[in-house]
Amino acid sequence: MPTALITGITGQDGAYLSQFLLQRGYSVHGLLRRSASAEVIGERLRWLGVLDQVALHDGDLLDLSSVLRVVQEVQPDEVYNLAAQSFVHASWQQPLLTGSVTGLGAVVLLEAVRLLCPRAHFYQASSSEMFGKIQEPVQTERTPFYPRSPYAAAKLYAHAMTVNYRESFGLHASSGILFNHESPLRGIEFVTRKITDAVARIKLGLAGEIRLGNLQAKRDWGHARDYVRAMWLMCQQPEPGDYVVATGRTTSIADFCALAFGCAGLDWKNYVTTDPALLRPAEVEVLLGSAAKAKAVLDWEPETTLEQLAAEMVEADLARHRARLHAAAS
Ligand code: NDP
Ligand code: GDR
Repeated sequence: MPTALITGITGQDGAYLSQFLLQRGYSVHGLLRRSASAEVIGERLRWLGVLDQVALHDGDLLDLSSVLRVVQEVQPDEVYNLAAQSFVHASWQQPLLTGSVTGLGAVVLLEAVRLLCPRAHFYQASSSEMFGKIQEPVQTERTPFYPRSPYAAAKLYAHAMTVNYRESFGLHASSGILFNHESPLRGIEFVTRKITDAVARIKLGLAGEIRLGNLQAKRDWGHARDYVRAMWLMCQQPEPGDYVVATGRTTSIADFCALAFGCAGLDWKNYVTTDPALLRPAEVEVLLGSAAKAKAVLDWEPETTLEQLAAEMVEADLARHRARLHAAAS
């Protein structure tokens, strides 16, 4: 039975990756940082019904000693570094924390792997945000990077270090340059989930409007369930490498609003207002990826359309709010 260690196991991708690996017979271990809100720990893993099938180990990517201890204990065959301060907007308010966790944190884990299990296959969660102010209309593994936020700069450092550990020490270290991917388990602060949650609350009479920032920005959105499969495929290759993972379709925030409100039979223009306070100090205006290499080498393709993704997210948020209303009434 292969053994996987996942940092960021409590996040969106960590939960879907855990489910995916468990279905393939893996022993799944995760790094769990302490929280005073114990009742919400593992909420996403619980939602997918896998919380009791994973082994959680206390540790924090900011604490090298804890990471060394966990890697030593688990002796993983595959290591997935998904932990990060992942909210771009927050990275301007917390640039040092973002640099520490999202940037240096990857090196903490790379060092632990190099010292304790150098034969393990390593995956780094790199990001399309590294393309930032895009240098080519369609971004590939060869497109130059131009980070536009403390988050993107930290991810670029982690990405470069992953390549360096591969080339300097011969680690099987791969980097997935993943474009935005969403799901019912997406954090509520990210725009798609913020929208689908609002659609559900408006539909059920719990809210009357939603305030958003830049409606013109465009993103290449896929489903997290499809994207964790690409992470795993990278770790199965005889040689490590870097891969863009994307759908090849880009959509504006306004058009996603139209899609999501439409799922509930609502016209988004009646409910969406813009708030300058939600604009970013620097914006990534448009992202559009080509996953041609992932298709050619990994035989990876997305299976979920944006329409299916939006419908699944709206349905899940409607179900959540209906359950809350039901619980409050009984
Ligand atoms: P989430 O924000 O949902 O999850 C982040 C995870 O990191 C959580 O489990 C969080 O733990 C953990 N974490 C944060 N700080 C620390 C720390 N100091 N020590 C240990 N764990 C920590 O992110 P996603 O699942 O959406 O994304 C996974 C990874 O992929 C991230 O690195 C993200 O930057 C990257 N990425 C995501 C994309 C997307 O569209 N989703 C696209 C490209 C890259 P806790 O639950 O305790 O907060
Ligand atoms: P992003 O995702 O920054 O692309 O990073 P997010 O959903 O936060 O923003 C996408 C775009 O929507 C615009 N926007 C808003 N965003 C938020 N969060 N809230 C709003 O009210 C709002 N209004 C408009 C933003 O300006 C932006 O243009 C995500 C994260 O998962 C990263 O960790 C990951 O690396 C990248 O995707 C790829």
